[in-house]
This record gives sequence, structure tokens and C-alpha cells, in this order.
Amino acid sequence: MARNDGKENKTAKTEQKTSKPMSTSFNIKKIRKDFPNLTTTVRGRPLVYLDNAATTFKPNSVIETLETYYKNECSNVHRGVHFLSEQATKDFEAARQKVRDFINAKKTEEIIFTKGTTNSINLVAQSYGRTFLKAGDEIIISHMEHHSNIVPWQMLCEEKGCVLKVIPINDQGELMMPEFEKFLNPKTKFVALVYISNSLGTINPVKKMIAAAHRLKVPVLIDGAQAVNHLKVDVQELDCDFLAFSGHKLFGPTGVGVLYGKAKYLNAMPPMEGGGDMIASVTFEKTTYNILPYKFEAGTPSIAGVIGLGAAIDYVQAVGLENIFTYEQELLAYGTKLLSKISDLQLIGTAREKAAILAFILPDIHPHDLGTLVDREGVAIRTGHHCTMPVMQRFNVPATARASLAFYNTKEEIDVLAAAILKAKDVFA
Ligand code: 7TS
Repeated sequence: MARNDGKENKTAKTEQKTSKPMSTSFNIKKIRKDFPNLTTTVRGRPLVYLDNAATTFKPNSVIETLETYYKNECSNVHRGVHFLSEQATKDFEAARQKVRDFINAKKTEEIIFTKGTTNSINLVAQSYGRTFLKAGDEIIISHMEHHSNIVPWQMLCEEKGCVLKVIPINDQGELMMPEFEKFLNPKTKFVALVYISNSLGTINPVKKMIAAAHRLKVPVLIDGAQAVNHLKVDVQELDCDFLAFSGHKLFGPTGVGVLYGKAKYLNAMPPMEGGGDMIASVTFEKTTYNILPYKFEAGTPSIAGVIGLGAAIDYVQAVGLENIFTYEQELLAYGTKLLSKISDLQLIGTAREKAAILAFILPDIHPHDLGTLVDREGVAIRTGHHCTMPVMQRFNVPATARASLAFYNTKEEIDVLAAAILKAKDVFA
């Protein structure tokens, strides 16, 4: 493994980088006031929340939307003629429209509400995979996938006899593109890739990879769990066939997520779950299924979650993803420089194209001890394998400490993190 001092990041350029000045709507002081959780104190100190890859805080507008639904509009959707049910259905479907606009899907019916990224990927592996893949077919994933984009494909391979091909990563934590090109062959029948790695921060060149897979008419699923909150994701521009993401990492509620799929695939796929809402008619002799998107939405959905996700998307759109990306790149450059100054600290994940995720190790302190010590200073980071055990194996480390930033974080908070790390080093010295 290459010792890397993060210098690459100082010159890192990304496709999204813009020289445009940040719009006046990006006012960090004002933004922070929108997130009540940011004023929390921990052990008598102001909380510094740097675990945004795990989940993000929610703005007041999302919290108030949830409260309004439960206080005044609580009702089921798609099945009542009474006023409240009609209102809830209208709000629920308006959220679907917001998601469509947010990712620029061609059709509203291409937006399926799920429980989250994991659920969305499992839906595709089970429904598409079981129907269209057979023994000997090859599925390409990468070495930096979250377990959610490994295990569902392994389960499918076990059941159907398909073969998993894993794109390797280099010492900086970038995908080795020539290896990917070599994997593509007539046996390749599916590609599933993470857009932004949750444990390395790498932004993968998914647009190019999708184009390469499409030359062989192979569909591509993008795990957008860490992407939709950091940069503009346009499914028509990427031309991905499926996109999965979670509401809770996008400043929205837990328990809700999205599966985008091109209508031509979703129409051909069988439903994964049977029950209410997903049927057209039921008799004991034969049941027929509902049209998209309802075919994949069996049972009462997370109604408040979906409406709350709509409010979260409104919020993010108002701040502007270009502004968010520009600001977070500044934070990343600042954090990289500051942490690189700490002696012996080794960054894990120094890709040229990176999102604001800083994972690192210190030779003499186990990441869990470090996490516990910085927590005493009010700093919340995550330590462990981050549900990417193969990444830990690749870098030959048991775990890393990870600070993952959001647009409401500040340089001052990164200073607090750096000071907390130095203090922890003193304890172990
Ligand atoms: N894919 C990626 C890239 C992720 O980062 C995560 C969650 C998932 C899928 C699964 O999302 P879920 O909402 O279905 O659970 N990542 C993390 C993390 O980095 N720390 O906690 C959860």
C-alpha cells in the first residue's frame, strides 16, 4: 500500500468543479440554523457531527412536514375517497414528481419508493436477476462496493450459478479501468457500481463505464447512496438503467428510499412482493398486477417518509447541488491538508476525484479507540469497516476512522476534529 500524504487532492479536479461563485443562497450560518440537531451538546461540548455518510441531519422543513402529516393529515394512500386520504395521496404522488425532477427521470412511473438503497438493490437482484440471468452469466461489481451491492449479487450467483467479477482498485482507491474493460465480454449480463464510495470517498467515472457496458447492451445499476447528496445526478445524462438511493442520507427520513429504473426494464420485471396496491385484480384462479410504479410497491408504504423525502429534496434543490459540491470540495481540500499535517496519520482513499469523506488510520491507535477519544471532545466520526470489508482487506487494515462531511459542516469543525486527534495521540504517546 502506498503511503499517501494526500497531496494529490490539492490539485484534484472533478467534472463538477465550477469556477462560478457560490450563489448568495448558500449562507452557511443560515443553513446551520435550519438543522436543529447541529445545536446539540455532547458531554458538555458543542457537537461536531462528521458521520454524514451513515446518516444526515434533517432540516426543520422536513421535521415539520413529518409533524404535519402525523398531527393533521394522517391517513393511508391510494385507497380512500375521504378528504384526508385524498390529501395524503396527493402529497405522496407530488413527492414522486419531486424525485423525478431531482434525478431528471423521463417518466414519473420510473420512480419506485422502497425502504432504502439496500432494498432497492435487492429488488433488482431478485426481480431482474432471477428472471433474466442464468448459469454462467457474469455480473460485474467493484472492490469498493458497500455490502449492499455485493451480497444481493452473491446470493443471486449462488442460486443461479452466475459468476461475480470484481473490478480491482489501486492504492489511491480508484477503480482500475483497464481491468473493467477486460471483464466486459459477451457473457457479461449485468453491471452494478457504486457512484461514490462511502469508505474511500472516490467518485467513480460511472458515465464512461455505463457507456462501455451499453456497447454490449448490458444494463447498469448505480448505487447512488453517497452521490445524490453531494453532486447532481441526472439519470438521463448518465444513461444508467437503475439508480438506488436512501432518503436518510439525503437529509430526509429513515425507512424510505428510491429505485429508479428505465420503464423498459421495470415493465419486463416481475413484482418482488405480493400484497395490497400492487395488484390490478385478484381471484383464486389468477391475479393480475398493477401498472408501474405500483407493481413494485406492495403494502402500505412509508407515507410520512415519502412526503418527508419530498421536503428534503425541496431543501437540497433550494441550496443547490452545484453550491453544495463547490463548498464541500473546499472543506475536503482544507481537511485533507490539515489531517495530512498530523504525523503518522495515513489517509485511506486519495483518489483524484473525491467527495468530502476523509478516512484514515494512525499506526499506534486502533480506530475504535480513536473514535471513543474524539467522541469525548464532542466529535462524532465512524470507525470500523463501514460495511465495506473488502476495502479494508485491500488496504490491509482492520478498520479506519472516517469523517464524512455535509454542506452544513465548517472548517472550524474540521479544526476541532484535528485537535481531538492530536489529543488522542497524546493519550497514547
Ligand atoms: N451503498 C452505499 C454506498 C452506502 O454508503 C450505504 C450506507 C448503503 C449502500 C446502504 O444504505 P442503506 O440506507 O440501505 O442502509 N452506508 C453507510 C455508511 O457508510 N455508514 O453507515 C451506513
